[in-house]
Amino acid sequence: MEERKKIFSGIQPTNTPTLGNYLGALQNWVKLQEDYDCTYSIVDLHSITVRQDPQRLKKQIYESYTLLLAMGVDPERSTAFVQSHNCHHAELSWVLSCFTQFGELSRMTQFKDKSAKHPENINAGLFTYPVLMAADILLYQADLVPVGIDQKQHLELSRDIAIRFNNIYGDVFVVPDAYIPKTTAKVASLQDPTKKMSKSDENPNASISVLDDRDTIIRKFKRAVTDSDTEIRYAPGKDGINNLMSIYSAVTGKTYEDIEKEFKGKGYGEFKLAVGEATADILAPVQSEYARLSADKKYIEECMKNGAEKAFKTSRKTLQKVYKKLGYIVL
Ligand code: ATP
Ligand code: LTN
Repeated sequence: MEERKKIFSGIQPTNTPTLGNYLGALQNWVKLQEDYDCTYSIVDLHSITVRQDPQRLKKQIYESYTLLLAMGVDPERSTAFVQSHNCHHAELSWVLSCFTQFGELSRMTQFKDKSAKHPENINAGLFTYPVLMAADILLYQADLVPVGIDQKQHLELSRDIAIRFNNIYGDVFVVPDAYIPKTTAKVASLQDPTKKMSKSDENPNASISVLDDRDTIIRKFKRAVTDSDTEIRYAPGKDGINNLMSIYSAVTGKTYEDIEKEFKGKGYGEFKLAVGEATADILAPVQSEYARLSADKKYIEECMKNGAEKAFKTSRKTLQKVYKKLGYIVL
C-alpha cells in the first residue's frame, strides 16, 4: 500500500477552544483524517510561556483533549496525544535552537505581540517558542500542517530550520507546508472585527467558545459589532459584517452570493440571529459528544496513553536520525 502523506498540528490548552480555532484549524484536522496519516497534539509545553494556574491547566488539558475526540478526531486512526507525555519534543527543540538565529526569532510577530501584552514576563520560552513548534512538526516528518493564518510566520520558520539542517546533514527532515483554509483563516473578534478571535481574550463577548450554550451563542452574535451600513453584503472595509458572513458561510456551506440573496432587504438583527442559530446547530453534536466522553475519564486517559506511545515510537526514529547525524553515540 502506498504510504499516506503526514499531517501534524497542535493546539494550546490555554482556554476552551473558540469558533475561530474550530473553523480555522480543528475542523480541518477532522476532515484530513480521510486522506492523511494524522498526528494531533495538545501542546501543553507551549502554554506555560504565559503563567498558568496548575489546577486550571490540568482541567484545560483534559478538556481540550476530550474536545478533540468529541469533534471527531479518531484516536485509533490518528495519533492524538498530550505534548508533555513525549519527551522528544523538548529534546529536539534544544537541538533546533542551535540552528535558529536570534534575529529570526526577534522578527516573530507573535513574540512582539505577547511581550507587549505581558511586559512583566518576557521569558526566554516566549522567545524560543517557535523552535519548539518546529520540533513538534519535524519530529513527525509532517508534509502538511493545518493552522489558521496567524501561524503562517511560525511555519515558515519551521521550513527554514528544516532546510538549513538538511543542507548541512543531508535529507533528515521533510519540509512542511501550511494548510490554511480560504475563508476562515482568521475569524475575527465579535467585539473588534479588526482583531482575531482569541481564546485568551478577556472580553467574553468577543469570542464564541465551542462549549457555549445556544442562548449564549445567539446573545453574543446579537451583540457583535458591525458597521453603520445596513446591507448584508461582502465588501471591503465592512469588517464586522464580512466576518459574520464568512462564519455563516462556513457553518452552512452557503456562498456569499446565496447569503446576499437570502438576506436582501432584511436587517442586521435578522442576519445575526441566523448566524447564531446556524453556529449553535453545528456545535450541538460536538457538545453532546463532549458531555458523553467527559464522563469517562478512564477512557480518556487510556486514549492519552496510547496516543503518547504511538507518538513516542514515531518521533524516536527522527530523533535518533538527528543524533546520529550530529555525531552523538546512539546505542
Ligand atoms: P491564545 O489566545 O491562547 O493565543 P489561540 O486562540 O490563538 O490561543 P492557539 O492554541 O494558539 O489558539 O491556536 C490553535 C489553532 O487555531 C492554530 O492553528 C491557530 O492558527 C488557529 N486559530 C486561532 N485563532 C484563530 C482565528 N481567530 N481564526 C482562525 N484560526 C485561528
Ligand atoms: N503555535 C501554535 C500551536 C502549535 C502548533 C504546533 C501548531 C504548537 N505546535 C505545531 C501547528 C503545529 C499556536 O500558537 N497556535
